[in-house]
Formats: sequence, C-alpha cells, structure tokens
Amino acid sequence: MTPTITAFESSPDRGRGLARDLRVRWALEEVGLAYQVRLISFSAMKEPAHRAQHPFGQIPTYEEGGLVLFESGAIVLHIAEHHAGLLPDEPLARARAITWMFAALNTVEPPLVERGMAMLLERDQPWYAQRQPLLDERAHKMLGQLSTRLGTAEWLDGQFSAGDLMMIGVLFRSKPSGILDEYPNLAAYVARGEARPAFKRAFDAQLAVFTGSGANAW
Ligand code: GTB
Repeated sequence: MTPTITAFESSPDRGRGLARDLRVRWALEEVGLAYQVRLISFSAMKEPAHRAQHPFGQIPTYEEGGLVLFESGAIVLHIAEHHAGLLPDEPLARARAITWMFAALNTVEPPLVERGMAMLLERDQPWYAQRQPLLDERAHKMLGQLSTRLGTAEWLDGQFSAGDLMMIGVLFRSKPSGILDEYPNLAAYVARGEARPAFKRAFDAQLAVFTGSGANAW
C-alpha cells in the first residue's frame, strides 16, 4: 500500500525545507518507500475533513490503508519501525536511536523554534529587544550541549539512524538564521545529512511543488 502524506500547497519558504513534511519525505526516501503527496491549502487544513486526520489542522499527515497518523515524529518512527534502514536491529542501540528522536523533538527543537518564531513574528513588539537575549541564550545553551556531545563523531550514536534524521531535520530549520555557523561540528553534521542522496531527493521533491514539477503531488 503506497502511503499518502500531506504537504503545503503554498508555503512561505517556497519549499526550501522549513515545512515538516521534509523529514517525513526524507524517512520515506531513506527506506525506499514510494509515496504520494496530497497538497493542502491553509484554509483546507482548518476544515473538518482535514481536522479528522489532524486535530490541530496542520501538516504533515500520513495515510496508509486504514491508518492515519499526524506528528512528524510519530510518522517517522512508524516508517522506521516497519522498514529496514533507520533503526538498528540491536535492541539497546534501537532504544538509543529512538531516544535521540525524542531529544530532537522535545528538547532541541522547542528553544530553536521559539527563537525563530520571535525573530519572524515579534520583531515589532516593544518587548522584543528584552526577550530576544533570553531566547538566544536558551538556543545557544542547547546547541552548545549538543555540539559537545556530538564532538567529532559522524552521527549521534554509531550508524546513521532515525535519531540523526530527526536531529538534522530540526537543526536544518535553524540554518537560515546563521546560528549553526557558531558550532562548526553541528554545521558539518547537518551538511552530512544534506549530502545523503535520500535527503536530496526529499528536498528536491518538496521544492518541486513550488517550481512546477511536483511529480508525485496531486
Ligand atoms: N509537532 C508537529 C509535527 O512535528 O508534525 C508540528 C506540525 C507543524 O508545525 N506544522 C506546520 C503547519 O501545518 C508546518 S511546519 N502549520 C500551519 C498551521 O499551524 O496553521 C512549520 C513551518 C513550515 C513552513 C514555514 N515557512 O515556510 O516559513 C515555517 C514553519
């Protein structure tokens, strides 16, 4: 059964990797699973038909037979658990890879998103100048700790896994702000992820939605 994911019909970044369907596309590409994409408008996302799939009226979603999932982390975990290539077979290594997925989503992503959203949406607020140093500090603290842990390793825990996919997916979204350049090993880590053929295919497929060659979109 070919899964169908949802993605933005129109996106402020014009398909340059900020929308979270990228990490789902990447996981599908890593395991070699063909997929279809249902593009959805901002207004349709808030309609009951989409909310039945995604209670918060967002993308991405994932449909496969009778299964409907939302949350990019849950979707990537589902893909990784049902197809070889993203989780180690050895139980302890597998548990650690899943731990890194949660760390990416629950610990690293929030301060980065908070900082990014403030830069994007709150710049005109009178309290922005006071708040921004705090948000910067939280983001730097998190990235500093991650950078220390990664050190000179290629991936977070041995072989590339869904943990790296999720962590790189999270870090990639902060790249345009320039903050990663302050952590050369993290910038190199993200670049290693971007260099993977599966990432390139996923990125190109998302971009193609906006350049008019969205091959698998309907
Ligand atoms: N926790 C959920 C997950 O991981 O799946 C979060 C899902 C989510 O934030 N979806 C966003 C969405 O549907 C798209 S990714 N937003 C619409 C809404 O809430 O109404 C966030 C995103 C995408 C693209 C840009 N951009 O282009 O600037 C910025 C943020």
